[in-house]
Amino acid sequence: MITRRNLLSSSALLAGGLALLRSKIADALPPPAGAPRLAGRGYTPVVTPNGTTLPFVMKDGVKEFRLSCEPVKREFAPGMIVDCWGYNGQSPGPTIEAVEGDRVRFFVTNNLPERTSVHWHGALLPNGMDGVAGLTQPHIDPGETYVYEFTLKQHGTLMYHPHSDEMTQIALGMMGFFIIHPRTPERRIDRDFAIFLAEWSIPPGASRPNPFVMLDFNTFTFNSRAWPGTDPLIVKKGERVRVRLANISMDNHPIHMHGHRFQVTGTDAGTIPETARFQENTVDVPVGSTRDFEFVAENPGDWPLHCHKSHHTMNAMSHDMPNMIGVKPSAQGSDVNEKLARVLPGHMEMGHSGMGGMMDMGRPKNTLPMMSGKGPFGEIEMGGMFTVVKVREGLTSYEDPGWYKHPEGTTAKKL
Ligand SMILES: [Cu+2]
Repeated sequence: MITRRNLLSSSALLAGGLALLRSKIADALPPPAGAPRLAGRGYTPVVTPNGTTLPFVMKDGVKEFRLSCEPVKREFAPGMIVDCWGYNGQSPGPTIEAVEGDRVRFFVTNNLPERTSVHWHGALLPNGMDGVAGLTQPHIDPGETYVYEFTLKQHGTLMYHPHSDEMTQIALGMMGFFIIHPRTPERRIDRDFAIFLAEWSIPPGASRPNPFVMLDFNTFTFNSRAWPGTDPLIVKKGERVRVRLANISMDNHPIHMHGHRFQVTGTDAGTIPETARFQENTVDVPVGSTRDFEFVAENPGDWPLHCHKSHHTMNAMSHDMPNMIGVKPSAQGSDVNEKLARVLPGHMEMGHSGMGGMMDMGRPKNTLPMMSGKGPFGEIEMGGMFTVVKVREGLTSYEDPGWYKHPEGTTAKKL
């Protein structure tokens, strides 16, 4: 008869256990120099909504990536194409994924009209690989290719961006995720999303962001897309979801998630200890940092994920408007129009009872309506940093399943 004791002492199992222990130790350490690394092993690939992941090739045990710094045209939403600068035809640049312990090599070619560099934000690396033009390396002139190479000594949601005329280059869209997976993950993640936050000043009718603007931005994006141009995040009920947020804009962005509670689990310095985590609905992403949050998608529905600064969920946001809320309109016999014309020539009389319903009042070409997007119940009066997390039961793919079909008796309704 096989007892628990003699099962445990069986030599075959003991050998298996030792092999497992050895592999766990091996997982925790960087692989030996020259050992082959397997792509995608041990982690769930990150999904960058409206974006892509940068491919690599293995060369003598080193992961080789190629980045081209270049002007790119980016459609922020249907009807608006922006002249950005970015990487490999994209803004944000393609997401870089690697694993703690990897040796990585980046070939960076400058196809911009001005010099640049690439800084690996948050990386623990030799000083000369830090990418600060003038301080740790020469600027990369147009037409030149520089090589960066280092070993990844950490894990976390890092970023890459220029450290050469960054005021201009970041304002035009040069930013990207540099995600380093742990060699031994804390737990399995089913869906892992990455969203880069950015803000832009693009005068109505223009296509070129203005890098001289410091505070008064009018366009706000997730992965350089503005609602209704942002892809939804499709999730199966019960899945463990991670959302990684990055921000090198000029403002912090408090990102709020509906219908679930989450825990902030990481920053650009890596994993937050479990004992330091607590339940939250909103995570403020400070300038120059990243935040990861995780939740179990237990609540089916269409749940907004958005910046909670209400001007950041608007498009073509104008701030030079007379406040007309509560003012009797000229259509009802007031002389407000004549009085306003004296101080604000060319003004538009609008908004006496709020701004809702004024989604699209006519606008210059290449300009998005302030708030737009059609939902199953009417206009969704949002723009900018807004998307929808679609949690569903019984999904067989991550294709957009359409709008949520609410069970009978579970929607608010007119009395
Ligand atoms: Cu914001």
